[in-house]
Amino acid sequence: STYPEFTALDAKWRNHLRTPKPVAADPTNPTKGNNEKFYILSMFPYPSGSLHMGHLRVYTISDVLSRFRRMQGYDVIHPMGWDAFGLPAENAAIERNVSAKSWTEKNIKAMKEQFEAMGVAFDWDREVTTCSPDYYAHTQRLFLQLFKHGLAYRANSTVNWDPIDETVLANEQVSASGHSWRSGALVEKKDLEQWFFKITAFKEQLLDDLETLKDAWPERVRTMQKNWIGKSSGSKIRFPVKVGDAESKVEVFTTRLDTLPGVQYLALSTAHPLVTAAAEGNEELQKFIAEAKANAAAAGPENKSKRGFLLPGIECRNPLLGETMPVFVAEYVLEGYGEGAVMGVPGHDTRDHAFWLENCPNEPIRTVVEGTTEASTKEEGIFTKKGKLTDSTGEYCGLSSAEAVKTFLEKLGPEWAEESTQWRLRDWLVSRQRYWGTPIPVVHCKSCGIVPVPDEDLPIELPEGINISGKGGSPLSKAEEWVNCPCPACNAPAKRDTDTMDTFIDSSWYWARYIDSKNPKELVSPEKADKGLPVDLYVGGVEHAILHLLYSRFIAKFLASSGIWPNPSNNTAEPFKKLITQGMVHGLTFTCPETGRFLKPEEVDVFPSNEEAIMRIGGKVPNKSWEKMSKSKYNGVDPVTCIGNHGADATRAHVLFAAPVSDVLNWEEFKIVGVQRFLLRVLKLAKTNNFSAVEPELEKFNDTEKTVWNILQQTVKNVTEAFADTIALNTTVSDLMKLENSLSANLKGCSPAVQYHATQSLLRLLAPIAPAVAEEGWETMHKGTKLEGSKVLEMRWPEVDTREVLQSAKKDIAIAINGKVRFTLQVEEELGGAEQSALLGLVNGHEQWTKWGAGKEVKKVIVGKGGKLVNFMLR
Ligand code: ANZ
Ligand code: ZN
Repeated sequence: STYPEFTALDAKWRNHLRTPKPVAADPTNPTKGNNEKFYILSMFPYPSGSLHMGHLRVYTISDVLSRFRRMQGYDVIHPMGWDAFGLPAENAAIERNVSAKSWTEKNIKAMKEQFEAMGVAFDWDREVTTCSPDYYAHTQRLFLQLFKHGLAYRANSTVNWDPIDETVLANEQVSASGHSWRSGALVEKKDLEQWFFKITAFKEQLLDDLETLKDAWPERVRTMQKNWIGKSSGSKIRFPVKVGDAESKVEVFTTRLDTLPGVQYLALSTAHPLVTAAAEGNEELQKFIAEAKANAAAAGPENKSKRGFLLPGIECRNPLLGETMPVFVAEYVLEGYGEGAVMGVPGHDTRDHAFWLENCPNEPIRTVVEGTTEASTKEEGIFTKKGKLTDSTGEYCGLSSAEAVKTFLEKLGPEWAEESTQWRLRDWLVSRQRYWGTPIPVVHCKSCGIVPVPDEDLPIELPEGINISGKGGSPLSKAEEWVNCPCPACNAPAKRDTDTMDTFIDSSWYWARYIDSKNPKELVSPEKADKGLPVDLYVGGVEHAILHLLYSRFIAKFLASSGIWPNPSNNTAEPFKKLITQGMVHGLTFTCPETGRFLKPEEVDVFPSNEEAIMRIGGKVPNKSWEKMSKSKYNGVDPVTCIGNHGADATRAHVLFAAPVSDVLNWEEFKIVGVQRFLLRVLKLAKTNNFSAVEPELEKFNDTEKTVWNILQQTVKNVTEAFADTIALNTTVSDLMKLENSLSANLKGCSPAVQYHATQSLLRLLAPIAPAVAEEGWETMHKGTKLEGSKVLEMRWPEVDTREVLQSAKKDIAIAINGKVRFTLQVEEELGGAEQSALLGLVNGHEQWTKWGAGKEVKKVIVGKGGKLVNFMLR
């Protein structure tokens, strides 16, 4: 460690830092805090056992901002807890033969100690742990509330099946390439009865209320939410079909009804009823369907294969034009979207275009829409934009796309066409065939069906001591004693549900629990919900931009609609008023230039500035890049070690300083020394400072004092604004560095009142970022004064003093007597048209004037060019 004093400071101030007290204690400003609540939440961690650099970054941000808000007088809520259910604990149980519970508890204990080293202050009396029965009793209560309101239901569905973890996955947990987000296995399809939450019941609100988050949430996150909900306005069209003598209609959803004259085929999903019927006795088709299903999980919608199967013996007509067209079964048609059927427009839709080229390469392609201006662009040879209908559409030629839609809807009438809105959002599949999760609190009875567990029987605790193999369905089904129970309704022998809940449910409501974390009867009392919610500032990773936030928003809207949170502000029941998504922390990564292999730290000599590196064996220069920290890349940094080396304050300040919050932070540890030197200079200022609690008198300021005052006010303004809108937190550190620079250079020329005022203001501004250093400085400068024993973290945040002190525009003037320059003077006023008496006033009393000019008669005074020289002609 370069400066061991920082770790000593950490140790000295640790206890004080973890128990923040309200600012109302400020003896220099006894105005009470404003007592308004300010709820700052950072996403709770999964208790893996060790904090990583991402944690250091997110919790530094929330800790700094909560200390800032406390100093502003807010009643700050800054809780912490553990997202403690989930697969890693279960896998540890399988692999190491430990209980998931004790593994988790041990990790939580270790991570709490790591938090302490970081100098963060959480309201530990609000702590929640999602795997503890006093928490999941309420997760179960929430489930039953949703059930009671018809928002939790069971349905048979084709589910995504992870063959490695042997569990069902939500659509969201399947990557675009069809792999499990967790195990990486290629996901399969399977039919199972599952529990769902009806998130679609709130789809309009979930979409519309995104508007209220404008400027308060990152634009990118709002867009991702919007796309996920995926509202799409268009039309439903029915195409008449004949199979043998049987007549029926095939419905399709289209956003481009204006392209109806350009439809050249119909494409059906493999699950379409017409396809199922046609597959009977058609082995070739059966084979196609089987292959398509195998592929279905594998590719995202945009990369789907364009394979098609032409259905024989089927006659299909364009309802507008009457002409016949072929009908295909196509892999790219999704069974779960729209009507599971597509009207194929090769001339105007890229996917249809590719399909047509592959399946009907010798057929012409129709163009029915064209641009309205010369500049209208073509993409990949086809026109996909809206425009106007072409000559080839006969009577419709010249209609704009919008007019064409209207015309076709009218012409076809309700039997064949109607306006329609589709949503991409699907209900949330919440059951999991896993052990380490919240048990689903229902009983299955032969005569009563699904019976909710009565409220007074909650929680239904997870049975312990089960042998978990990780194979073959729900582990809970093997806990026979636990499974068999009397039916709560008829008392006959019945069975508990053996699935557990998706862990995203645990985290979908934890933000509400913190407000009333010890309430045994309710998730949160309505009074406390109204008082403590919403979260004013939420800090977390952008990887949660879709699911976790959407689920939390859904639960918030449910809590509001069911009276649990009766009066949400703005009536929008948005859980997170403002959101910051912090960027990742990347580590310096070396690879061998020949093999591409990741190099271990001991294989490379790195010179301090990171500029140069050499492989120890062979002496080659390795390739260098910044990448997400990971064990396999040997580029990780342990935050606790880093803090041990450099001190928590310097580490925190560096984390803030090194990059804007939402940008990637490339971790360059050697740079911490810059922050350390700055902090040491601050401590030195506190030592040399004269204590004088007298208010500075602005009218009497000399120039140096004016300089100091102005930069101080500017810094207070900048830092306050940066903390308040949380966009450029990195600039707070650089602003404080500039202030320190100016104080170190100028304070000697200031009165004790200004010295004291400026230095203690700097310490207040620094306190949220580097609390131990600020407290140390504060203690030093108040030893033996009436503020001895006070704490800077309990002081009020400085406010900008709006009184102006204008820096004088003084310039040097040469004073000549009878043509000979004798001395210089600093003069503020313009001398051009000054009276002789005023000019005499300037020089009177100056020792040089007394020596050369006193007592002599003034004949004439000449002010020279530019007012820089005054010549007194004396006799
Ligand atoms: C004809 C057409 C012509 C289309 C054109 C687009 C452009 P969004 O915006 O995502 O809602 N579609 C409809 N159902 C589908 C399904 N089950 N599987 C795959 N694709 C489906 O997309 C709506 C468009 O997606 C619809 O509009 C339809 O193609 C296609 F120049 O109809 B369109
Ligand atoms: Zn019963």
